[in-house]
Amino acid sequence: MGREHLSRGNSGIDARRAAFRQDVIAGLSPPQKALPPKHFYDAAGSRLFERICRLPEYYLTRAELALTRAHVGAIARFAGTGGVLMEYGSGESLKTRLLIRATRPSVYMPVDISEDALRLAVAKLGRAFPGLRIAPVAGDFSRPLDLPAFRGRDRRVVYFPGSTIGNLSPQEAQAFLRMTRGQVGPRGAMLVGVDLKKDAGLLHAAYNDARGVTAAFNLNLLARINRELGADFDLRRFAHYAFYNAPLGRIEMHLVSLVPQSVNVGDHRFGFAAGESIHTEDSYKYSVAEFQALAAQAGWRPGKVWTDSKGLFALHGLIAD
Ligand code: SAH
Ligand code: AVI
Repeated sequence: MGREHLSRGNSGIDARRAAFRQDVIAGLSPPQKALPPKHFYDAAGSRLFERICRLPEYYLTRAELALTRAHVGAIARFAGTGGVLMEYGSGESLKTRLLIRATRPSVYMPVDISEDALRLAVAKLGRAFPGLRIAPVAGDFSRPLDLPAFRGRDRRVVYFPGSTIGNLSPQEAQAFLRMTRGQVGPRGAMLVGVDLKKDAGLLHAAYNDARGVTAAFNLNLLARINRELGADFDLRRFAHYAFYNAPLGRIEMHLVSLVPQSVNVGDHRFGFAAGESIHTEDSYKYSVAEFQALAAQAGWRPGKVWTDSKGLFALHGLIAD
């Protein structure tokens, strides 16, 4: 019982730093510069994301919390009690508390790339649920992960809330869902939180908040590159830019160079024209039918769908059989 040692799912700190450097060099080299959004989440990035979740414009967290509270009994019946609960991109593990309380898992396995956020969340969770066995894994779920093996025939349920699946391309999301389908086995299930398609004005506000927290979150990626890779980005010379790309059904976030400039990342030098951007994140929005089709293509049977009273957000219950 209790908290287990945090295990590393992919690699140690040096290998992680090398992989980060490689992603940054590769991402800044092509004509459309782009960086993977998973690198937002160092300790500062995770803290900024937690502030985003509490912003009045960022409806996603509140809507998902509300729908989980409203339907927790039905969600627990769907997930079953006493099983292995795995969560990807667990962050603060906030909504998870409702699920843990209702399903009493035999073990909770949170997986997150942000080791500091994971440690903090696990410590808090351990205090809130003293009897709960927690087996945290710090690692990148977009690469092969080494997960602790659990003996026994407990049902496995994967929880992937927050619409983090929207930060993957539809092809990546499908590959991810296929991976989780393999992990849970024939009796398993999955709960996926997915942001719904909606009025572009609401979406725009959620990613362009008045306090500028989303802008700070986006710009922190450059600050992180400076801190960890010895780069010299001048954050005052880049601006946050987010818009809804309706044909592709996604919010795009970019960092736009305000002037012509060049930036050094270690031995590499990158030129920016004025107005040129680094594409830093996509956040796909799916109708219920679109997401069910994606899940079915990955080998899951769509079971239940719960939405909040305003129809902003959906929690999909998927069945492996
Ligand atoms: N589940 C929480 C947090 C969502 S934010 C919620 O619903 O509020 C996205 C989380 O996924 C962050 O904690 C981030 O560190 C983590 N994350 C993003 N990309 C990841 C990756 N490739 N591997 C593991 N964790 C990742
Ligand atoms: C974690 N993820 C689902 C967030 C989103 O809404 O795409 C990240 C985020 N980006 C800007 N604001 C929040």
